[in-house]
Amino acid sequence: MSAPDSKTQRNVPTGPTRMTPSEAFVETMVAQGVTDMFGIMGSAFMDAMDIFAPAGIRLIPVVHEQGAGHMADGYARVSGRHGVVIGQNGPGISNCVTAIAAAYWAHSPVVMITPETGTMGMGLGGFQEANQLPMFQEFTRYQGHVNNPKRIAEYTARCFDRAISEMGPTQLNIPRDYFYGDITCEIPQPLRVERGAGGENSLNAAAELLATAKFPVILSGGGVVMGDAVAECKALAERLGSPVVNGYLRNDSFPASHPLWCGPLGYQGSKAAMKLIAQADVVVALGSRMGPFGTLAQHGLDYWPKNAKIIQIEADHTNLGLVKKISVGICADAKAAAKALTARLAGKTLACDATKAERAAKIAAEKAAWEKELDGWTHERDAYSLDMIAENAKEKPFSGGKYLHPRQVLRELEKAMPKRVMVSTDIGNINSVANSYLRFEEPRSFFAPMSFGNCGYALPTMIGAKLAAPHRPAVAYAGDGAWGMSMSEIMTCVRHDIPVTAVVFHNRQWGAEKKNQVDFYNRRFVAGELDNQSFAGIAKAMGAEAIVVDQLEDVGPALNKAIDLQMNQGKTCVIEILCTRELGDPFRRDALSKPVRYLDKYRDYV
Ligand SMILES: Cc1ncc(C[n+]2csc(CCOP(=O)(O)OP(=O)(O)O)c2C)c(N)n1
Ligand SMILES: [Mg+2]
Repeated sequence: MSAPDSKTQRNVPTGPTRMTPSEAFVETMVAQGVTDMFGIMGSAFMDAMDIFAPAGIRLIPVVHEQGAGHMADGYARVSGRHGVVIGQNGPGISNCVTAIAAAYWAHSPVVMITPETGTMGMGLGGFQEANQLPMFQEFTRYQGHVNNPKRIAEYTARCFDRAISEMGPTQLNIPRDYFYGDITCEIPQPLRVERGAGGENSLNAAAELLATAKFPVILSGGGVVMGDAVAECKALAERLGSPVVNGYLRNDSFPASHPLWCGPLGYQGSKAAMKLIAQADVVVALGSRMGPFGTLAQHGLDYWPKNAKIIQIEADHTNLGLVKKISVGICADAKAAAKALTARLAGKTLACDATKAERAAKIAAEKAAWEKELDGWTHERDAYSLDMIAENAKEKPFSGGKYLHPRQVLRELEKAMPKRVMVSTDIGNINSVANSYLRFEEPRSFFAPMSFGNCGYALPTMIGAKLAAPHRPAVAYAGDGAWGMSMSEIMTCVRHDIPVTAVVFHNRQWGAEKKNQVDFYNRRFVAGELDNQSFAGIAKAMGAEAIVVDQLEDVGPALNKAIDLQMNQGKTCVIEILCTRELGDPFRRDALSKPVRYLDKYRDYV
């Protein structure tokens, strides 16, 4: 992971200058601070690619462009800088759609550079021709199409500026013939828009509401992570003595060691968080859109406080009041708004002041109860899981050891996590159960595919994160199904010295979806089995280290060893953990129903 070498020149020409469009494009990226890009080379942008290295830009070649998109997402999420992706027109670009969709829902400033069929061929059905703007229309905040080579710097700069100001992916579409030519242009300086604390009236209204709240609760969301607002969130929470719950998959939005931290809401979240927010009369949604999936009933608890007044603070005004009815909406930067609110409460007596000690005791008790429950919750107890546990206990896995209970494995991993760790999780049953066991002390530490929910996310995202933060330990979790989609990027780690640690939960099934067949389809399993691979063997063949774990006491030491390999020897290691087929609660109990069949031939399929 070398820095740009000293021969590179990062000085950008000032004033109108004669150059080629390729040079204008590259110089604009230099002006925007780009040092790394992800993608697979192609003739479409070779003229520009030829000068990436002397400009101080490293193009990391990946195995599949979806991986490049996720890497850019991880890179952006950990650094706050742009993640940049590029690929060959047509298939290289269409391969990125899923990853850009995930980045969209994570609000990552990813710039997707899409060289396109040349203008003189477009519409004739030539080689690798595709209309590339509609593909990303749903998942980008801005799409810039270079309609004249003379405007390439202008559009490039706008795409980079908007990815930051709009907090999401943008697309820069460049007809491939527009890299060539002779233009005179000026390289624009980056434009960064400062978001303030919000309108005076809405801040005053929020402070007044908070002053009357008896049981305020803060929901700390992605805006706190991205807006570097943890300290300000903490100050507001401490002033109020309020519990702080993390938004769904935003476990890094408040330090887990803080007495007011209660854990995440949403799928497989913290019962303590749910039970406490259920009592709220005022909720401060700080940097959260309160997305519908993230606030669904869980663990049989319909916890959302329907009568609570909500103060929502959102950098994107279109999210204000979108999902939940709000009393006060503040369009603001989370950090500035939290600071302004705390300042407004200074010196005031609040309705909740009198009960601060009582509420602190309640928070501590709920947290202790949840920890105790987690400690005792060593395996799933539904009928299917008990059957699987009994069956798996009679088998011997290929390693000769035994199949482990996922919850116990997750607890052991939690205990062994190194300081400053970054963790990415995939979509799957075990990865979701992990939500209860992933706690962080600092923001920009936890990466998940958020509402897009695509399998195959965790490994490539962590590779990008590791490139942006090489000094931090990097751990990706994936189920065996999701791993199959993404594991070839281990070759990227090995080829380009980007060491990460991957934990593969090998339960021999597409478990999360099978769970629906257990709950709704009378255990009629279709296409759910994943038997017989050795992921450790595959990892070794790709040049990585690998450890198979089939005893509970080996989980922590295996993680320690892999982290040591990563941090001290620069080696990627895959930990394959053999798990029982038991399954935790399903993702979408809300969205499925028992089958109804009218045709006689299907009458047994109910
Ligand atoms: C790209 C994609 N394809 C399919 C799905 C549907 N899906 C959600 S979870 C899941 C099963 C994941 O299996 P695995 O990775 O083995 O984890 P497990 O549930 O077994 O822990 C599938 C197929 C998805 N979310 N994303
Ligand atoms: Mg699985």
